[in-house]
Amino acid sequence: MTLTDPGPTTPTGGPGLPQRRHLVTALPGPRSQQILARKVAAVPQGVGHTVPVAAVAAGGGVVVDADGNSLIDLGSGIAVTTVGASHPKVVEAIQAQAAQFTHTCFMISPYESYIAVAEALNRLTPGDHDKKSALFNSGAEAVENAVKIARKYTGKQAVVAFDHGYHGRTNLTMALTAKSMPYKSGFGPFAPEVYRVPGSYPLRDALSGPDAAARAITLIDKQVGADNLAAVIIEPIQGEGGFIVPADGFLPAIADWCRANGVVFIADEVQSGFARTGAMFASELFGIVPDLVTTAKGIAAGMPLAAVTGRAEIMDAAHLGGLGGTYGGNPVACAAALAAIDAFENDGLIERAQHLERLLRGRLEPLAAADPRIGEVRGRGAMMAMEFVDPDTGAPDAALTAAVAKAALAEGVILLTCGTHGNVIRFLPPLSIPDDLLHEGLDVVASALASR
Ligand code: PLZ
Repeated sequence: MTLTDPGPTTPTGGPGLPQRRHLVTALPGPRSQQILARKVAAVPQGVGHTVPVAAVAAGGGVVVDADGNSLIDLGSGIAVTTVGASHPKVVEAIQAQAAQFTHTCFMISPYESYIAVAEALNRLTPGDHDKKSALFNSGAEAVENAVKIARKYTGKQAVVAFDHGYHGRTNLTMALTAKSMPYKSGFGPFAPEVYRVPGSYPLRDALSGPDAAARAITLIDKQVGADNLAAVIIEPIQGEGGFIVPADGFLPAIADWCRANGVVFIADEVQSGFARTGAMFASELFGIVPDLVTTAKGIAAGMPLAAVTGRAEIMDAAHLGGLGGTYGGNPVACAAALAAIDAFENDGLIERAQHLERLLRGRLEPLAAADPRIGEVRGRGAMMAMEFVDPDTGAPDAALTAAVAKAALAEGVILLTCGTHGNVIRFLPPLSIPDDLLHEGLDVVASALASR
């Protein structure tokens, strides 16, 4: 088979795809096997993949592979296709913009859609202060720029990140990311002036939010010092690190301390942003107003786009020409973002995420009550997780986690894991998934767990 021969079963993506779990081969099927053999030969092993099938279409709540297998999607390509893959409004906007112009470079000849995305971000992110936004290509690039801006504004250098934090794979963001394997191991030296402190992990530290914040602040104060500290960066709900929801009062205490000490508070909402958690931004759930917010993933339904949004006086600290990049705010990505943002705002997607939280809790909490291997069910909106532990010791159980994800996949359910210890199963369905399909996916997960 060649690239020009995608096979007779290639369906059209988007919500028009039949919304069903339907396996016609064992996974991976023969066509996927062929394509993945070419991957092994052509792509370095460092670029891994979780699901060993070659996708040809996606939409609603399914991903269809090259053999015609239809899998239930509980991952949204890591929280990206929140509005649904190939959402009709997004497809239409991309097609129209692509026909008009694909690129001029915003730093050469600006265009309105970039400005409209910035205006939308300035309006939608927490707080009613004056804001400005700059656009980039990836979450890591947004984080890099947030740190650049905070350093320029404060004239200081140090940055504090947290245990279990994830901020990307570029050099500075590797330094900010906590977990060594697979993200950092052997790739150093890392950027200097990055410090790490413990955050709030209620299942494991049993600290109140204020107590966890006091612990972190004491360490920051003693080991870094506010006089040297440009920024504190944190994911309001930690993503890759394990969908860790901080205890009440933790984030406000950290944000207050930053404000009182001339430190820029950066909320990394790359994974938690854009309706994912049942609020437009997770910061809202904790009553915090960050100085800077980084976004990506859900912002443009799969087109590469990212942003830094923040207080106008901080954002304007960078000198003329100090921020940018060839592709940042590409017009096709901006068109997709405007369509996705329209869907987030006008199609009831925040309420939909809240509904999916109720649905997920309604299924996962009874499982946890009956199974001591589930240490905790946690999360918000359509960003929920189960942490697996040894019932006797509480030790992380990565083997069980991997076995459940593997068994679910064999039954046609894409299920992602996460966590510093690899012992967390995360549920990140597209908000477009039909309820009955999500239930069916959860049935598969429940029986995968029961049989182990
Ligand atoms: N900040 C909070 O979740 C990306 C990483 C997948 P990029 N998370 C998925 C992987 O293994 O590479 C992420 C995030 C938070 C930053 C990032 C980085 O975003 O768009 O992957 O650069």
